[in-house]
Amino acid sequence: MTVHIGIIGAGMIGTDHGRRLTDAVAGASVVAVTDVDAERAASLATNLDARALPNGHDVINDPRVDAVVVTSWGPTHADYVLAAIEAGKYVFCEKPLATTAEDCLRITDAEQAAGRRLVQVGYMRRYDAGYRAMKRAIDAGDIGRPLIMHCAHRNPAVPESYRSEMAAHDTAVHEIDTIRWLLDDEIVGTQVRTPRPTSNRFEHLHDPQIILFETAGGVHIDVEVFVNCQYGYDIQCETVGERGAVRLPDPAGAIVRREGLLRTDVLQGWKERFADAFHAEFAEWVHSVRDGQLTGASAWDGYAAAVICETTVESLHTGRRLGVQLKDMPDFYQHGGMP
Ligand code: NAD
Ligand code: ISE
Repeated sequence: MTVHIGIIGAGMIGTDHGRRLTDAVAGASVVAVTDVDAERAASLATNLDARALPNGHDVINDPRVDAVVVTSWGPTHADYVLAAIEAGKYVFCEKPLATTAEDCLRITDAEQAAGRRLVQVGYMRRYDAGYRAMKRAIDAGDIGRPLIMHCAHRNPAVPESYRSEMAAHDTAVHEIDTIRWLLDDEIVGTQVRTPRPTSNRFEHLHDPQIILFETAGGVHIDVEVFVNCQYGYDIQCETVGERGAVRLPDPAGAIVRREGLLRTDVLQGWKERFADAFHAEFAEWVHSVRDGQLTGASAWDGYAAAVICETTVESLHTGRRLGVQLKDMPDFYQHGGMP
């Protein structure tokens, strides 16, 4: 059975996902596309041999659409995800699930009322080969009990519109999801430290930032967010346990020996770094939609990430270490949201 997909948001990642769903994922077909920029929608629709529809609700309610991919701007996500649940359709929502924890809760409530999991949030690192190998090593007990994690999320540069608060909401949100998933543990404390800023930043920006997280199980994590590091897109992660340590590999690239130097390229963006992970994420999502049993990050994971981000931003503003106050996870999410 082919899963017929409608895409809401034909920008950078919507275009990318549309291409991969068309060219690289078996059993999927993009049949409808929309964007508030009608030209963008028309151009992507033509490219994918799909139809351009006037707005997101037309896509969700189109009887030819089995499942929806939301890749519009963050503040528009909650309404589309709620409408998809209302229509009883599976919905893959790029991060963030919603821009407030309150809206995330409206989504988890609606999904529980619908009685089955319909929502998946686009945390693609769960599909990255290196992170998956790290999770296998941790779960197998190879390094003993995890104690500490060191993470770095570096981007070459960001536009002037990037604000200091986005270090949590837009950037470290990936680490937040990965930490919770890798350790199968909850983040309960957060504190932001702001070192001397790089002179390569815009005046309004705290860059870099160091975010210190603590989990319920007592693991401490430092996350460096450095979005104007200049040299490339660099994602690092090491988990240190009682008996050993496990570290993400660098992406494979040819190593050139020349003039007394060993040289290799550093990737420049998330598209290249996580291309394989995005492919695996969509292959599995399409499969799970067909099976009726979603396996990726849930709406609850989206809610937890939103609360942790909001608390982290409060710490950025106050400089204090703050406890993260999450609601208790409903049984629905403990048991995978199956009826
Ligand atoms: P973008 O600005 O390139 O594209 C967003 C598109 O949504 C634009 O074309 C815009 O016109 C359209 N849009 C805005 N409001 C809309 C609405 N109400 N209905 C329909 N279309 C609307 O942004 P982007 O970089 O593609 O990011 C989109 C989303 O994907 C964001 O939530 C972002 O955080 C997320 N993202 C995730 C990753 C990742 O690594 N997983 C990477 C980049 C972006
Ligand atoms: C972007 O929005 C993403 O989600 C990327 O994965 C991340 O690495 C980048 O820092 C964000 O701006």
